[in-house]
Amino acid sequence: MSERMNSTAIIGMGKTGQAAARFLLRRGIACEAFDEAAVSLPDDLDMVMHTGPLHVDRLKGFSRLMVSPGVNWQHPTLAELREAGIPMFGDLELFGEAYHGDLIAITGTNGKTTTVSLISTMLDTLSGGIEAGGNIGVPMLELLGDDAAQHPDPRRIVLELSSFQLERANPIHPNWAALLNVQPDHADKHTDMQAYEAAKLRLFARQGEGDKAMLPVDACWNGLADKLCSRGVFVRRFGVCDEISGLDAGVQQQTNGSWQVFWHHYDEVQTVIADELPAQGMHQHLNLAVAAQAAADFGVSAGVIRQSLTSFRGLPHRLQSLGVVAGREWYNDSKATNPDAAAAALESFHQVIWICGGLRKGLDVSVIRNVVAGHVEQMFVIGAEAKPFTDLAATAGVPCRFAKTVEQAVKQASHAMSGVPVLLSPAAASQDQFRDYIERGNSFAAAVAALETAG
Ligand code: UMA
Repeated sequence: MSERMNSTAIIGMGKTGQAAARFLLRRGIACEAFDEAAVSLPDDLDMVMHTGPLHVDRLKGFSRLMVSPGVNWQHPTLAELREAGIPMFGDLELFGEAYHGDLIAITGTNGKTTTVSLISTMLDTLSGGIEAGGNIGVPMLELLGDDAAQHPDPRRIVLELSSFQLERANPIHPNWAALLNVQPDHADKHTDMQAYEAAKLRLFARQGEGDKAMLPVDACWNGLADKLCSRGVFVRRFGVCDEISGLDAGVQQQTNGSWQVFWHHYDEVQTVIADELPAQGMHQHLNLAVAAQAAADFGVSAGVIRQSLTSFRGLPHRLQSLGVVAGREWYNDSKATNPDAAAAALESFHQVIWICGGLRKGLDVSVIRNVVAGHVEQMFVIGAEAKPFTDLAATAGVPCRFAKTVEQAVKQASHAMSGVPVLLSPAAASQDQFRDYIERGNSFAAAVAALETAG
């Protein structure tokens, strides 16, 4: 046991745990691996692996714990060890200590991956390029070099940060940080909405003179904006508006009713007509505007930004058009794993047939009743927690059927009388029926494609 006094226990050996192990071992720091599932380590990781339930007695001999974001921070064993004074943290803590280049960091409930992907594409055109990681799928510690001259750290990094990554690390210091939105999500993992929001706001805790922060224009963020300004942070605001003045970036409705995405290049306003953008939906356009502003602030030319926006087709599983099949349009928005994300997608249509359902993560789906009443012609519910969704249909006055699986929902939707588009935007997590939202979206796309063959 005494040998472990200088050793780190890595809790959760998914992507993040494995990257943390490589990071620590490369630096000569002793560590052992823990996972409650019967996972095995890849061949390159030569270390002790413990599987099965986490035990306080086994873990309290370690000098510190690195807890992966996929492991609940409120896990009873971790709570007990914290109480006993055992230091614990996540991969962002190690990243913050090790990385000293330019750092852009994006958080928010919805839209993070789209924003980070675009920022990465645009800043990659600069000398020195950029690397992207974090919640986007590439563990952030994998981006770092190994202190040797042959493998230096990247000059710039853009991180997508979840509340789970932010809550378990001392605040990092991004030069450019954006909060896209805070909407109800992960109610099963955070004590309450305040704790969820507080985790997200840790993003700005160490910003000061010379840094830039991007916040939504909503009045609820004015207090934070004032606080950051008083510390010398240059605060930008974004949102939807009729008049550009006062906003740095966003989506503006012109007097002729059309919309344009805008951002600032120094003092000059730059615009792109929304209809010229392949990625559709107001929520996506706001993400584009934030990404454009980040790129402009790092010196990417207005021409490159415009070209990137007008060629960006959006990411798979995010309001992704599958084209016209069996006489109607189909859209895959499987990434919408909470009610607000689904509401944003529904609002992009005049009327739509909506496929929804899955694991609610403790969230209240009735909050989007008005959007459902206004935009949904018919609902097909899938997944393990159907009742809240069928109740939602009843209160919104929308005809609804329980279809159980994505395949059945697609078949039934294809027989609907009207020709309106069909949207899979579940408002729920996928793990009741699928490995993740990607597998769910792929199943939907396959079921849609099968209609063509069947027809
Ligand atoms: N485990 C336990 N005990 C537990 C829970 C989990 O031992 O109580 C183990 C599991 O068996 C598993 C490991 O811990 O082996 C966790 O592995 P994982 O691959 O699920 O998770 P991480 O490596 O921790 O992956 C994380 C992010 N996953 C989550 O936050 C849930 C990934 O975000 C991220 O891309 C990856 O690190 C790289 O940074 C995904 C995600 O779903 C996309 N994020 C959530 C979201 O976007 O809503 C926040």
